[in-house]
Amino acid sequence: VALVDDLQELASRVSAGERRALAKAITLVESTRARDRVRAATLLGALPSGGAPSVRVAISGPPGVGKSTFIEAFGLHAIGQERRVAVLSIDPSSSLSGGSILGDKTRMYDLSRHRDAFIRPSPAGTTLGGVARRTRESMLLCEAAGYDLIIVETVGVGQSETAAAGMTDAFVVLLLPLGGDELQGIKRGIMELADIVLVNKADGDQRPAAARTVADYRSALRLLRPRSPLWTPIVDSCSALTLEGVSDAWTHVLAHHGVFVETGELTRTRSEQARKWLWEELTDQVTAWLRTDAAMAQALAACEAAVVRGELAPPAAAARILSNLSPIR
Ligand SMILES: Nc1nc2c(ncn2[C@@H]2O[C@H](COP(=O)(O)OP(=O)(O)O)[C@@H](O)[C@H]2O)c(=O)[nH]1
Ligand SMILES: [Mg+2]
Repeated sequence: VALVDDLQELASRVSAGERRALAKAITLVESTRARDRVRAATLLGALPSGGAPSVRVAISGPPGVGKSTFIEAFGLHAIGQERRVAVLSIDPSSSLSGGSILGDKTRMYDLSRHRDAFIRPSPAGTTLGGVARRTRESMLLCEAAGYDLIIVETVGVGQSETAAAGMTDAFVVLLLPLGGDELQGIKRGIMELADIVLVNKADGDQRPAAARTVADYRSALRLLRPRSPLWTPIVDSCSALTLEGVSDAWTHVLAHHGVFVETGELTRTRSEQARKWLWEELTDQVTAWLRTDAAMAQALAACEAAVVRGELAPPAAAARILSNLSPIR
């Protein structure tokens, strides 16, 4: 009971917008210890729901395109429009490489110090699923704390994009100006996710290339089926350095949000995301339970060994293990 009271209080302090409580709550949801997972679920269950929906955007693009610099400019601009901004990231490689946290802190210098901003680097983790799940939970905590623009930064590699798209409403892709007729090493899959494409670094002598690139992507996107029938992807240029085009980028994001709210698409998208999330959670939690449950350990070890020796086919082994679960079925 004391434990639950404790979490109740943490939930109220988060909802009151206390930064330290928010940081502490995020540390709890980032923990992989079994006991903390249970506490985190209780905490998330204790958060109030309702209120105007936040704006949730994913920002993606290849390393070096200027994501962190752009988020600094974009976030500060949104704060100027009375928003409170939380920046989260999905980068499963960050725990291995030490990540770009140091670089990001300097590139988001003013934003990271602003009282209306909250920046949290990617949690450490070995699986993308684990990292994404904790980012999603952190997002709910930030919203409860009154942050109404959530930016999920993701490194420009395959699956972390899909994970970021699965927890946001709008997907923004940053790209570089192209030289000549070179083809950008950007995958079709990412373009298919894009709601807003921004050609960054449209400054100095890169301006003409940026304008050509915008035209190229506009015609390329016309050949793709848009992600939603209600929204035609926008292609524009910007410079995170000179700030040109940054306020237009904010206008595009707000336009997307407006269409989604008015048509009910926002609610539909989020409901569908919640359904998928439930099934991911169930899969993860059942697997975790199978791996740690003492009563199952013997049957599991025996079946696993038989599979490894080639004596039992994996589907037969799985069926045998699951037959031990009948009491809860
Ligand atoms: N010229 C120019 N340089 C930029 C712009 N945005 C970012 N940069 C530079 O590009 C480099 C990479 O930026 P960073 O934000 O770390 O990229 P990220 O890896 O995508 O997060 C840095 O040296 C930035 O100063 C821009 O709009 N114009
Ligand atoms: Mg970065």
